[in-house]
Amino acid sequence: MEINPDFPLWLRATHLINFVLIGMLLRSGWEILSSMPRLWWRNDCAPGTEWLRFTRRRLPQEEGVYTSLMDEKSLSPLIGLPGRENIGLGRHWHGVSVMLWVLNGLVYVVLLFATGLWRRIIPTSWDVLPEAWETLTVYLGFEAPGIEHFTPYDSLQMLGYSFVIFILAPSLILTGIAMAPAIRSRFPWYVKMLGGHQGARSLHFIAMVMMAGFVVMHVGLVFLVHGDHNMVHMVFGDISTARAAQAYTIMIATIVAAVLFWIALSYWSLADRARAQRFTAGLTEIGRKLFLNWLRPRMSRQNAYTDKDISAFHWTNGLPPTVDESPEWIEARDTDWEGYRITLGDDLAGTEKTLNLADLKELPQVSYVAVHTCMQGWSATSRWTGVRLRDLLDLIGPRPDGAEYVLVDSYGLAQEMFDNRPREPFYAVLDLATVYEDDTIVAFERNGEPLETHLGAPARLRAESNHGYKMVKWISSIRWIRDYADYGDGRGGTREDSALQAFNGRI
Ligand SMILES: Nc1nc2c(c(=O)[nH]1)N[C@H]1C(S)=C(S)[C@@H](COP(=O)(O)O)O[C@H]1N2
Ligand SMILES: [Mo]
Repeated sequence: MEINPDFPLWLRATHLINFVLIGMLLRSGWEILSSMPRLWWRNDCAPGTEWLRFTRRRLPQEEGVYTSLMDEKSLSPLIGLPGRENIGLGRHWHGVSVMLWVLNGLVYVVLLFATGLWRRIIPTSWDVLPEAWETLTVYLGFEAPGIEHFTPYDSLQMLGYSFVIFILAPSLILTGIAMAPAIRSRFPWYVKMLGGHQGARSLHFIAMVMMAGFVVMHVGLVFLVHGDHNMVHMVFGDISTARAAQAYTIMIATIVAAVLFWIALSYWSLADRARAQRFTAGLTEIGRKLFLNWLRPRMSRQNAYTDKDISAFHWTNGLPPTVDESPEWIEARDTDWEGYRITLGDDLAGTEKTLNLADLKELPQVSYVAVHTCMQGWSATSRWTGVRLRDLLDLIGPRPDGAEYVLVDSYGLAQEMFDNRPREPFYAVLDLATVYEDDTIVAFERNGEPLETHLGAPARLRAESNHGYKMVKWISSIRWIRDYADYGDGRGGTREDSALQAFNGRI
């Protein structure tokens, strides 16, 4: 057996790992898309302005009657990872796969340059263009170019592979991270450059379609055009085609195994979703710690977004409490918030203090324009005015010894629970870093007006470094706690408990 130096083991291994991970990325990406099956270029996501949708549902034009959770579509576990309206797990799987994919990609690119093998895929002469065109015309005539052209890659392959590796893959990464609130609140100009959150999201989708199209074409052509050579190269790294039959068998078995693995991940996740959440969110937390946790938001100190960017429309997630759900809140609403009370507490000492809206407004106020993103995909830009959470907490003294988190409760209930048990009050827990950020505020005005009822009146949380699910509306209490494991299902929030989101909402 003569080993072809062009197909070393590291190349074949990273190639296979890449295939498995791209499958996981596509499937978990589709799960995320299915939770909000619409795409916009406009950053206010106004109903009826989407450029593409995968749902027949018509959106009501009125604000505050339809929640984004109502817009979810269910994917089969054969298609989505994991399927069946599990956006939380879909997001974690996307995170796990992308971390491994980037790592694998880095190993590949470093070795590509270290071994000099880059020369055969990165074109170094303009001749590649006419040659690629020639090959293309051969393919368009439904014929295959002769084997002598593939030494090992022809010009069309060079262009295609270079594009996918050095342009398409980085575009997916760059548009992907632009959707993280931690990135947006720290580098707003970067997201603006990509056309805002919806620009990044739509471009990410288009790049995904190109990647999926490439995978299908690439796998097809590998079989159709000089398959014997390709199989032996990929499987054995061998120069002769003597073992082609064996290589075909191994190749097909490997593809079948990869497909079964993709589907098995879905069923493994669905079999015990809490376990899947612990496993996957535990892994993605490593990435958040490394890349996101130390980015501090600076919406109140920059002017990348101004009042000109304010959205015409604002989506809603979570409808206001009804009279059965919270008679206190209804009564407060009907007295123009005279009767509204917010409790500040220290659960460690068991002490608390009650404030009204006027007390709140006496603290130093901050105001900034920021983009809200729901992890489902929609966004809206508003000017938020309120008081810093840390200033508010100071009213009950310094941070109590042993208090590591702040729990914020709502007068409103969760929309649904993870195991369909009766709905409980909506809550979210913030870690110390988020509590002390400049742009973590209790807001009582939006766009210079008192907060609208459906957007959390009279006071709601804003934590600009995080996705919307941390930003409790219709706040009832704010308390220091020791550990969130002692509250709810112990995951640190309603969306964490009911939709298995990560405690850390920075991406
Ligand atoms: N009380 C309460 N607060 C909540 C929710 C909710 O259902 N109930 N949904 C959260 C989610 S997932 C998002 S995206 C934002 C939506 O804020 P909006 O309705 O003001 O646009 O509120 C968050 N705060
Ligand atoms: Mo959300």
